[in-house]
This record gives sequence, structure tokens and C-alpha cells, in this order.
Amino acid sequence: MQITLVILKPSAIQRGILGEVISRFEKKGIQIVGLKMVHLTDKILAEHYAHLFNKPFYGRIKDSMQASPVVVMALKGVDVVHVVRKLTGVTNGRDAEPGTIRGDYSMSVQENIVHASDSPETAAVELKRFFSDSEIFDYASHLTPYFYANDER
Ligand code: IDP
Ligand code: MG
Repeated sequence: MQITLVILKPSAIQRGILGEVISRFEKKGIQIVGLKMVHLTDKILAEHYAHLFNKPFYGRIKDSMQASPVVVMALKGVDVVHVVRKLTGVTNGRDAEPGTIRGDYSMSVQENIVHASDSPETAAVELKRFFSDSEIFDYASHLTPYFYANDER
């Protein structure tokens, strides 16, 4: 099984849809193995969005991500990096497919509710950025046989 990182951005917190968004992951059959609220520092954000650091809009992204605390989650499942990106939808909420989180909740490129790791390699780096080993929990999910066939796990 894989683990991926999701951040519920200030846009999710301020709009009061944390529960709805988390519920989508739960209903899909994805296991929550880490969850906490944090305030993103300048340093963490510069690392996390290093690929955007030199863009003219980086300052706006930074302000947006620091407008309130965020909720970071570690989510576990088979092929979960890919599955969570599909559930998230494309970056621009106006282009994101209905049924995806961004497609259903966002009208914006910037204020797009969630971050999700984009590859297994990125997920490994991003999980380490936000969680210590002891904050990621290995516990039995008793409904696993109802979410996966034996040969899928
Ligand atoms: P992703 O979140 O879909 O992986 P990235 O290109 O990695 O998209 O961008 C990270 C985040 O930076 C986006 O989710 C969005 O909040 C913000 N962002 C990306 N491009 C723009 C832009 O052109 N204007 C404003 N914000 C942007
Ligand atoms: Mg990205």
C-alpha cells in the first residue's frame, strides 16, 4: 500500500467544508493514517512550492496558504497517490471535472481547496516534510476485505 499527503487549504477551513472533503476520502475507502492542524511557515512553504517560488504570483500563494492554519493528512491505500489526484481534479477549479473536489467546490486556480502529492516520489518527500514517523499510524482497517479483493492489496 502507498501513503500520500493531502493538505486541506485555508479555503477549505474558512468555508467550513473540512468534514465534507475528508468524508469523500473516507467514503472512497482510503484510510486516514495521519491528521493534524498546522500553520505553514515561510520556510516550509518555500520548500513545498519550490517549483513556483520564482513565479510572480508566489507571494499571493504564500499569503493564501498562511491565511489560517491548514489540515495535513496522510492517506493510505492501493495506488493512493494516483487515486487522490483523480479525486482532487486539475489545478484550475473552473476546469476541474464535476465530481472532483476542485470541480465541485472551487472557482479558482489559487483557492482550490486541497493539495495532493503528484507522484509516489513526491509523496515520500512531502510526508517527511509534514509528519514525523510517530505521527503516521499503522492500524488495522477492519473493512479492508470489503474495499479490496485479496489479490489487490
Ligand atoms: P497542483 O496543486 O494541482 O499540483 P501546482 O502547479 O503544483 O498545482 O501549483 C500548486 C498550487 O499553487 C496550486 O494548487 C494553486 O493553489 C497555486 N497556483 C498554481 N498556479 C497558479 C497560478 O497561475 N496562479 C495562482 N495560483 C497558482
Ligand atoms: Mg503540485
